[in-house]
Amino acid sequence: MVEKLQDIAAAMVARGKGILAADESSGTIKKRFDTIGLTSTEDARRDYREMLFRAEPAMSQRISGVILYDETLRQKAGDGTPLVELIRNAGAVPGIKVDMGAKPLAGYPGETVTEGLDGLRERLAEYYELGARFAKWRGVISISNDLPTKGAIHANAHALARYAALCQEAGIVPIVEPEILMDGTPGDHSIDRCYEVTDAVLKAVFAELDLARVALDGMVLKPNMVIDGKNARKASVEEVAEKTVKCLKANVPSDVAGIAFLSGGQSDEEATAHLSAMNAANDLPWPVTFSYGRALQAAALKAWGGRSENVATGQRAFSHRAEMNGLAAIGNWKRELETAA
Ligand code: 5MM
Repeated sequence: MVEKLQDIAAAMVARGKGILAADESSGTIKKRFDTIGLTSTEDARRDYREMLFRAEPAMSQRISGVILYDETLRQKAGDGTPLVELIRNAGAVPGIKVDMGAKPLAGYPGETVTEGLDGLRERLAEYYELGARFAKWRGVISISNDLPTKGAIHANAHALARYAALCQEAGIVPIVEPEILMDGTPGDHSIDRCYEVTDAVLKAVFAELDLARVALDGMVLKPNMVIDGKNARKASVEEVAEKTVKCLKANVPSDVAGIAFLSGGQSDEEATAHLSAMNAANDLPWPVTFSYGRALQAAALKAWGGRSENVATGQRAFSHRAEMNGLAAIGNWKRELETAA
């Protein structure tokens, strides 16, 4: 049976649930493992992801979908069960990162364009066979006084739209991720500068999605929050929530199936607090939830530490963050819940 894009998208942003971004490429997962002194072998990557995908109650209660890297989509757990199967058995949707990374944009020093469109139709057909029902593509936008340029915004928005149209043709829901870096260089931009750039990028992305005839009710937007740079952090939780919602309402049509934020280098608790404030204070035209990588995994990675005897501890840490973010997705998170746990 072919599932409808709209039904898959609705499941990805189901109430009180959100997406686990576990699609670190080989280079990124190595950096994460370096922080716990673990060598990044194929087995270590499998063990780590298996630990997360078997974590309960996180997976069945709070995780709607998991974004995987190509290697993980093909891997089997220690007992031979495909990792995709573990995700499906928990009632979550398996997804796949299909971009090939951000590469220097010719003629635009300091800016990138995300590559991976060549051969994408064929890769999507294979990923569908392997069980993926949604995909992800991340465009990376640098921010400073002078950047981004119109050229870089246009190149990334155009690629995102072509990717999204190819996904929908293949029966796969696209996650459209235009990330304005919070933790890039110099990282000293104000929240108002972030607003200005996020506004311009979202306008360009939705114009390109429209031209590419992408069905908005069959896609999920994964944006950054409107927030000051990592070296200039001073905006309150309320200000981040208010400016983010204002920017999204000004640019994201209500037909879009849902919004699932990236965490972008915020601390675990900040990412949760911002999400909760948005859901608590505002009447939003779309479901608004999380698609966090670092903010969902950091505590679990540290607690696990690469040791089999710590699997249960790692899973508890992951379940806690998933629970906190699940509550934030319905505006019900309170700081006391962190300390109580
Ligand atoms: C999990 O990290 C994702 C993949 O990064 P690379 O392609 O650079 O290895 C990344 O795209 C992630 O899905 C999003 O940035 C959200 O993760 P954060 O940590 O920002 O919540």
